[in-house]
Amino acid sequence: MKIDLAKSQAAFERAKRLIPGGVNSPARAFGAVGGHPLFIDRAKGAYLFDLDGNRFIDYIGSWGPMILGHAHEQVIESIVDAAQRGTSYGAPTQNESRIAELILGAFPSMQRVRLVSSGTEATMSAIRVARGFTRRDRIVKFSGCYHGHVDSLLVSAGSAAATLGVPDSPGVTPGTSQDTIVLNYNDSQAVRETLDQLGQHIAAVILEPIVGNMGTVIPTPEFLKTLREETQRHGVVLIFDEVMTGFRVAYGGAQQIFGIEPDMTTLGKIVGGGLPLAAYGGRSEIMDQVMPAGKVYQAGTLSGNPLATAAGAKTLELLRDDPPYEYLESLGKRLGDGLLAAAKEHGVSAQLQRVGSMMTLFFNPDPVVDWPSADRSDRKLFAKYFWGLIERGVYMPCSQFEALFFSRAHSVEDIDRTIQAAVDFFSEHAHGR
Ligand code: KE4
Repeated sequence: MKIDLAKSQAAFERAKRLIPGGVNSPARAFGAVGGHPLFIDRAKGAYLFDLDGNRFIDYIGSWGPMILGHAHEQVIESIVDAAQRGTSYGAPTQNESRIAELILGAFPSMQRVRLVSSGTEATMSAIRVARGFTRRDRIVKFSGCYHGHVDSLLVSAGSAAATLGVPDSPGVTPGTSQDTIVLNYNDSQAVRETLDQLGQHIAAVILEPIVGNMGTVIPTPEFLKTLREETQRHGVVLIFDEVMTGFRVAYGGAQQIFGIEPDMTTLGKIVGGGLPLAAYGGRSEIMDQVMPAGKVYQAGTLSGNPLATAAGAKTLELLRDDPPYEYLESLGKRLGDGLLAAAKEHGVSAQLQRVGSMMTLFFNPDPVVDWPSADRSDRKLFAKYFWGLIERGVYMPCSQFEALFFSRAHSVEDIDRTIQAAVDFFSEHAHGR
């Protein structure tokens, strides 16, 4: 069954003459699944519509932000209202305080927050502040975790860096990466040993408290407990990168689920309601190091942009006042159970790893607990699965090393249609068709 993608193909040929690889972010390039990316014309609720008029049930959600569904009326209204008052002033506005109050209300571990324009800016700034606060140089990250394209964090990185085989990107100098220590996720012993040996030189440990960027990987309780205790003991700043999990797995993110308070948190994606807005924050003694309160420099022309803060504040208010998390959990369980059953019924080794409305179907005989185990997944089968579902009107993330997301706008019917598409694909695959 082939669907018409001719207009997307032509659009991609044009884009490739203008933009490196024809995309403005490699995660969209379909590098892991082959073929060419679909060019989107519009989106509404749970659905994407491409240039050729195909409708897809969307499980990308812009890689996380669209938890309320696409083109949510009240969010759009907020953006339009803001735009009619101008798009950027280069001066402070009340909406920045409005969204800062919402963020601090959702994350009690944060006493101060600074708004920026991307998750990368948030993690880059958090690392700099932690180094300024501790006067130490080294940082610890975990292989397979992705924290944006920050030089010091593009070391054994996940997401498209892992997908496209550049976990250690050219252009990142040895001088930069030498200060970055990389450990295996969920390896509590390595955390203890590293902090015992080098703790006095380490400014921060940064991690995804639920990983999305090697596919969905869940921390063991011992791992998070060890991280919190050992960083406390050695005066190391513990940074939870909740760019993906913040407001996604719970209104208060992974730290609300696990009851662990980091020293700093980074946020993005949902916090901007689909517009460029991200944030970093933490204890006031740390954040008061940030200029102009302190001496650590960080700035941004469009930080706290009026349109982005309007979209973000409205999104967070809707999530706060009418939380969708029970609904998302019930749909997530239905979808996860259905996808796993479809694979297993047709003899496919698979693991379904899920928290709420973020999950990954790994084509892997074993549970995925870190990058080495994720890396053993069957990439080829994933590519066939991806296209098998595209042809059946379902748009999954275009990499085994990403999480899928769905929204409050997704219905039980959407979920059941998705499961049926998977059953049909696995049945066709099992019969070698
Ligand atoms: P951005 O700079 O892309 O806004 O955020 C970087 C980032 C930081 N931390 C985490 C945990 C993240 O997941 C991300 C970005 N996520 C990827 C998708 N896995 C963004 C998709 C893309 O690069 O196009």
